[in-house]
Amino acid sequence: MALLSFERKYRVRGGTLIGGDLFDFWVGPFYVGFFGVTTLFFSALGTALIIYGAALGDTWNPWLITIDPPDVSYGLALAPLNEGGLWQIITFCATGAFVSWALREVEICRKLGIGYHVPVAFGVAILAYVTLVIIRPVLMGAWSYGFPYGIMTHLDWVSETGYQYGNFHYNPAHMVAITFFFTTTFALALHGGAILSATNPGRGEVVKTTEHENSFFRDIMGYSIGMIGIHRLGLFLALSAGIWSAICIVIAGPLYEGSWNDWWDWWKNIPIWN
Ligand code: 07D
Ligand code: 07D
Repeated sequence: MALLSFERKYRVRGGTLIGGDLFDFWVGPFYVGFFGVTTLFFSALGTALIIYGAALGDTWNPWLITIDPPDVSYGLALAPLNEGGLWQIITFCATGAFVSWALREVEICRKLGIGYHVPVAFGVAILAYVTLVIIRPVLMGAWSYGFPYGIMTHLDWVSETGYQYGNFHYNPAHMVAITFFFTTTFALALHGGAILSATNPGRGEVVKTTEHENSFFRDIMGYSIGMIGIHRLGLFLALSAGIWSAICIVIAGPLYEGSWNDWWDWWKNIPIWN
């Protein structure tokens, strides 16, 4: 059965969050939906404003183009377009586009009768972004604390913000986030390897299944997490990485202003050492 006619069986009306059957149709392989339209609106407007901002700047080099947030003197007020106002509208459009995309995922999950795991996962990425450009700037009292929209300049921001608090490596939540990122890569390498070893054998050999993967891990370390378990673990590790990232940046400034290197002095000051 051709892919499209097979999919047609699952393309059911309904399950929308808003507007009933408004935009409840497909264009070729794409579900449209109310939130497909809002995604398109926000991303088209945001991209057009980035191009407009680039035209106001002094370079067309894609690596150097940058749309900067307003100066700290504007606080949480709206700034003129060419002094950070563009950054503010682009932030609004980006957040609108990301949230619309997540809600479009929710509608598709509802149609298919599957869980909301994918939109929840994307929601964590959105949370990290919103923490960087909305939650932390609001807690700090100025939009200037958001990161600039430029390929190289957003790296400058990470570096400057990192060294503003001593050395960011000493931020304990940054440590936890990094450990989760590393563990996620480790787990994905093991999982990708295990699946390929069983399902992609050499030419002429029989394709093996889950039982072989389970036996491999039981033989090597006495335990196999199993088919559902490995995906639960993967999702947990990856989402924890994003959540601890959001935590590590939201505490730097709003909760703790000093150097992260000095933060560890509490350890040296524990009475037991005296
Ligand atoms: C592989 C999925 C595909 C996505 C891709 C990104 C754009 C931006 C920009 C026209 C894994 C598409 C890129 C649409 C075009 C303009 C102005 C995801 C995959 C291929 N960063 N960052 C990159 C973003 C932040 C940091 C690359 C976005 C924070 C460091 C790319 C955001 C901090 C390094 C990029 C964001 C930070 C990068 C590759 C939003 C902490 C690198 C990204 C919306 C999180 C690396 C030159 C990638 C690099 C890199 C995009 C936020 C740190 C340009 C969209 C402020 C240290 N970032 N980033 O593969 O080479 O992601 O930079 O929050 O070293 Mg970044
Ligand atoms: C924010 C991206 C969201 C993306 C969205 C989707 C599109 C569409 C379209 C492709 C969060 C966008 C989609 C645009 C694309 C198409 C068609 C993801 C986001 C919504 N650090 N550090 C982190 C490490 C140092 C510093 C996080 C390592 C230094 C600061 C992670 C090292 C100093 C901040 C991390 C290291 C420093 C961070 C990033 C090593 C600099 C943050 C991951 C080995 C001198 C940031 C929430 C993340 C953060 C962050 C890792 C070093 C500073 C844990 C491994 C010592 C200021 N660092 N770091 O958050 O927590 O992803 O952000 O040295 O703000 Mg760090």
